[in-house]
Amino acid sequence: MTTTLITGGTVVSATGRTPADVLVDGERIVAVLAPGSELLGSDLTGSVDRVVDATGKYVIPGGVDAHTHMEMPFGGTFASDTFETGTRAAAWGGTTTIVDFAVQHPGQNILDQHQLWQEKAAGRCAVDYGFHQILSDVQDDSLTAMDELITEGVTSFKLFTAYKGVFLSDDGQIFRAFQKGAQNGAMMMMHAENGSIIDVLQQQALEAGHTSPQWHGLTRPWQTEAEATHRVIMISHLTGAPLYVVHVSAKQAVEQIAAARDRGMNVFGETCPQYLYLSLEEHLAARSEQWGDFEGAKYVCSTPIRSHHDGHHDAMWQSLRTNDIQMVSTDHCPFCMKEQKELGRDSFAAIPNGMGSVENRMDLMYQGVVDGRITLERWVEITSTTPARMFGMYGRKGVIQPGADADIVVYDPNGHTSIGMGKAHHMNIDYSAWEGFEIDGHVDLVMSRGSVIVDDTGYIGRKGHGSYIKRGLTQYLS
Ligand code: DUC
Ligand code: ZN
Ligand code: ZN
Repeated sequence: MTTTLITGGTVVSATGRTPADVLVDGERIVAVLAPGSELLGSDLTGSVDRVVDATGKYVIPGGVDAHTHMEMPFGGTFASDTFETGTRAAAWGGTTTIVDFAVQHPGQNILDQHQLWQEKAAGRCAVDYGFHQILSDVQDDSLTAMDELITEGVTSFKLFTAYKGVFLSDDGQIFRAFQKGAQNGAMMMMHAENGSIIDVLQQQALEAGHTSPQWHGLTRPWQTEAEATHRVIMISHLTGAPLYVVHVSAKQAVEQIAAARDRGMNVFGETCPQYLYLSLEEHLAARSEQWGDFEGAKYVCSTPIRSHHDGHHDAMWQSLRTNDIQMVSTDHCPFCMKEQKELGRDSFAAIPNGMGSVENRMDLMYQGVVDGRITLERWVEITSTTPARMFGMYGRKGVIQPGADADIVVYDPNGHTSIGMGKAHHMNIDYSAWEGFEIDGHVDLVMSRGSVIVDDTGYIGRKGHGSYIKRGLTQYLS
């Protein structure tokens, strides 16, 4: 087994920072030591196989991205990152764990679908991975499947109040699934938008001749998100199941979540970098020489990126500071402009929904530290520690402590990252939604379960190194 000493750095956790050396033996962290410590009387630097000099750098737990969609079928195509390419890109960006979504469309068998996603990922991932399960048509056998999946380490289930015929469950189905969650301890995840109203608004916009991407945002107004968020909070209240609202983008949806939390409910929320940095005016309504007014298709995702006039962006940053929103994931669901986003050339409603960010999340959120939006410790908390706790992986993931998996990032606060310029990203997409973003920091080294997978020479990991994580129940409630 290889031993590694990461020396000279500042170890940052969700609760503080301290100069410390980190000793790794095999796949695990075995000690976090005051600088220059001797262990069992020996000079550590002389007795380990490898020394990583982290002088002047932050040593943080590897990022945990709890919301990705590798190879997801959507809108007549598939998300363009496979488990192989997407987890490699995650590694480049300092994310060492992803939790992806196995998909059940109406009529499909849930356990078969879970198995299918296991097969897609097995032997292909660069970093560790787990699964949530999407439920669409909730039937009696769905409820027994939920119990079974929990024993397989799938302890969270996602349902949708939008996308009729594809993902949408009606309120009764959502209610039944939540009743089961209240019984078996599952975390119930919700995509909260009023799909029926959105369908009408989309049809009316198209009938009026509005086909360009900005209409994706204009037909998903904040009221549709706030209403559905309120509705699923009520279902959580009625059943007692914990609720996690995914990709929150509207100020008024945050207000619903904050009010529920103030009432003492187990309601949690996630936001994504796109809702902190991108806007309807600047991005969804953008024009370019290459794409004309179809440029905005790059930024079509749901919930939509929102107007910068209405305080949504500031509300998101504030909610991250005040813990009304607990964590940041990406909703990584990339589609190329050529042949994929282009499916919606004549109708914004046919543009596959999703963006690619799995490589950029740690950097984009670090810029929030540089800009004074969040503290260094909060950066670690919202990108690693909380996602690990929220989804039953904490102790192994999300923390630098003896016994934890040696998933470690050495981050240079004096480095610089120009995101997405030219070919300078590693996701399988023909553009970057983050092109032009400049970050005052840099991922220098990434270790996954004791193996260095990214260093100053680039990616040196291996397809199949990543292993499946059998997750426990959420640790946020225990
Ligand atoms: N939102 C997206 O942007 N893509 C995939 C599904 C979703 O809910
Ligand atoms: Zn969603
Ligand atoms: Zn998603």
